[in-house]
Amino acid sequence: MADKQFVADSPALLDIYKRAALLKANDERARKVILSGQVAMAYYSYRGQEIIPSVMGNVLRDDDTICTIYRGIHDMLGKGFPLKELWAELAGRSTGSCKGKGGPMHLTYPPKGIMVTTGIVGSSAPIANGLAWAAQLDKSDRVSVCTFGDGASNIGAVHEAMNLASVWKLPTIFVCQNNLFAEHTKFEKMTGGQNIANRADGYGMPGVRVDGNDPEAMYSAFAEAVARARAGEGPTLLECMTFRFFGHNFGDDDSYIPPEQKAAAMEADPVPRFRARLIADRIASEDELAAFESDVEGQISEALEFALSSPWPTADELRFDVFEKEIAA
Ligand SMILES: Cc1ncc(C[n+]2csc(CCOP(=O)(O)OP(=O)(O)O)c2C)c(N)n1
Repeated sequence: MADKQFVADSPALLDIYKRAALLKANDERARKVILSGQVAMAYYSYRGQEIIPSVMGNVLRDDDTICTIYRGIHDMLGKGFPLKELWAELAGRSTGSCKGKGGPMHLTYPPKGIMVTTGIVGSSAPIANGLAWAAQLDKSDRVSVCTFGDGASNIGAVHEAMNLASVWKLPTIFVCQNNLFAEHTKFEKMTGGQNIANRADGYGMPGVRVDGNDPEAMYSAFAEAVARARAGEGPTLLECMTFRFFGHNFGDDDSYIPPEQKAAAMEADPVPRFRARLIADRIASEDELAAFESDVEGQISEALEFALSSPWPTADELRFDVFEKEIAA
């Protein structure tokens, strides 16, 4: 793949921006909705990390699978999770993608390849290998992505998964979203070598550290990893450098983030920066982007109304979707 260039063209950049604008708007709405008391849920803001999943969503096909984590609504929306089923699930209603039984920590939407959300740090990696192995057995060229944080990169399961993926040449793409914090612990206080991408060397697979807030750099690195996996050349580890603007979970006192580091990251907010660049390069006009953003706000409002006017699951539902054979009443 080394001789092939992976460059995002203008339509790809515009598509990536639109996904990022949706993710930003949805995160802003989610925080408002929780504060207003309309929906009570565990919520892990991904604000600041929008570019990585927007690129993934642009490059991946619907049948490619993704296993993500509690901080994963950006990954899911980036890959096309429909807003109504998402919001209904977040609100615990029967019209949600998991009939209100998964909630924010266990969202799935298989029609778009969104297979697992897990709260067990590091567990997205071995599960993604299972889906990659299934693709290999099916003789399909679909790929399997797992996302995880910098903290998870120190979990044994991630290392076992990288080793097995390399040995079996599985089409797994390990996407570490390095936002420099794991709960309240700084990256430099918990990571030997201060570099996650380098660890790929030990497993005989390519490892790339990339600016995950730079849409073009992110596109090149991710598209190349996908092309390798589709061609049967095996896994890649991407360490995508980014930053989360807020605390670990909604309500967390984020005073452990140095204020100057947070201010600098917000000043360099990747979404408005990308927007300005698209306009300067005449890839899109201000009017076109403003119309899109207003439409997105409307779609989120509609999804929220749909969710809040939907019924709760009945107690009877407890018996379903658990065992292969439903339990009789
Ligand atoms: C196996 C396991 N250990 C510990 C925890 C508690 N825990 C929840 S989130 C988290 C931090 C993970 O940080 P990181 O992997 O960097 O992801 P981020 O939240 O920054 O996106 C920890 C330690 C857990 N859920 N699972």
